[in-house]
Amino acid sequence: MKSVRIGPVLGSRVSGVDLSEVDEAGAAQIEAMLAEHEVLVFPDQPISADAQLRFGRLFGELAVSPFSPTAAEAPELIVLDYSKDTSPPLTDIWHADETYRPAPPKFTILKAIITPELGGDTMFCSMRAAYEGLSDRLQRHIAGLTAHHGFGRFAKMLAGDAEGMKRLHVVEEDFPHPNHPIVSVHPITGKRILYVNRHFTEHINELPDDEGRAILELLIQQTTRPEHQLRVSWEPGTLVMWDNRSVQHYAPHDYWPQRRRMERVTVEGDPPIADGEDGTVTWSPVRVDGVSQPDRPDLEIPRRPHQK
Ligand SMILES: O=C(O)CCC(=O)C(=O)O
Ligand SMILES: [Fe+2]
Repeated sequence: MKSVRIGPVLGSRVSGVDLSEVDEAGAAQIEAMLAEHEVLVFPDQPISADAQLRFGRLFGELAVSPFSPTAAEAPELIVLDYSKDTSPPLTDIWHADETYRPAPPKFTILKAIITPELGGDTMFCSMRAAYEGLSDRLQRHIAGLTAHHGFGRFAKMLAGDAEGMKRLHVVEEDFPHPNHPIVSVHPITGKRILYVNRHFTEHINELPDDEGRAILELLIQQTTRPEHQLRVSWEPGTLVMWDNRSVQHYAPHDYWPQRRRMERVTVEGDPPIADGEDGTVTWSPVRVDGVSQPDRPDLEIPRRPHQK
């Protein structure tokens, strides 16, 4: 497998592998590359849906989304197929996938089947870089805070009629809205990550309303800084895998009403690890074979030098 960095802060293009034939050792290698680069682009992988499901299962259980359109034969396979006959999807908003779950997915694996002639890229933002871009003072201010996450646009989509409202109540019982740390710690790299997003994060729990709203907006705005981003263009057969713990993404609807068909599998994850309230890290590393990681459980993560 050959990995070539494609962005200054995140992203790598990986060649020399057939994803329908990866074994456990290959998966461990991919997981290590993902921890380092956050987004992996695999060009020219026209693998079947079954092969994509199998590839995803190498990394853990696959999640079933309560909202996204799924294939009839495999609820773990999300099919995003949009054209002039369908309304555009709800993905033109910065988000990490499914942070309305107490344990959001760790990886998303998205493959292009039909791509538009123009447009239809996906944008990614490293929330590690976004955290590192904050001033030392703001980093200290937000240490230890938590935020409430909800269903975002999906709730509004369902709330349109009585049937939808019923379904919304059922989903709400199955997925009680969680609180997540605002700064989480990556389980493999130990790096800090800004863990709030435009789609699902509703409010900061420990601050007065007005103060919390202003700070949340400031933090969410970090995704819009081009310096933190990577933009990926798709061809049929491009497969992209991202670390949903440390990146957010945004799919512009600039292609619609041209047709674009994507298929996705999502690997279940663990609850995000909180940073300690006093700025020290609460550390519980997840062991992954073949990945080098710091061996000190009380690892001190150095702060960035003070910004001018
Ligand atoms: O269509 C895309 O490029 C991304 C859609 C999305 O948000 C997702 O698959 O999680
Ligand atoms: Fe998404």
